[in-house]
Amino acid sequence: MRYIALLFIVPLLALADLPLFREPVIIEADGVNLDVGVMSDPFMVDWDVDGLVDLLVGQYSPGKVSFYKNIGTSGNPVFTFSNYLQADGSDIAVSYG
Ligand SMILES: [Ca+2]
Repeated sequence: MRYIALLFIVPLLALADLPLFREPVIIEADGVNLDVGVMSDPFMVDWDVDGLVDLLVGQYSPGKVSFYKNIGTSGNPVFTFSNYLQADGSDIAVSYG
């Protein structure tokens, strides 16, 4: 059995006593819905310091961290898979447990 784990973003509309959110939006990368696998851990950060927030996703299997570069704008991000994060020339892999 294969599970599909689409990644959603829920934009914050306003922050008051209770935060107000817009409808969830499925995140796409390279023009298709982003399937990050089960138990993934997304994190938004400007990884390459170009002024645009990118998407990092730690994945349960194979335990790597995917870097999706934002090639859009800050108001309309467009993500493309760039690479797995590396250390000393090798993909960083962190197994569970
Ligand atoms: Ca960036």
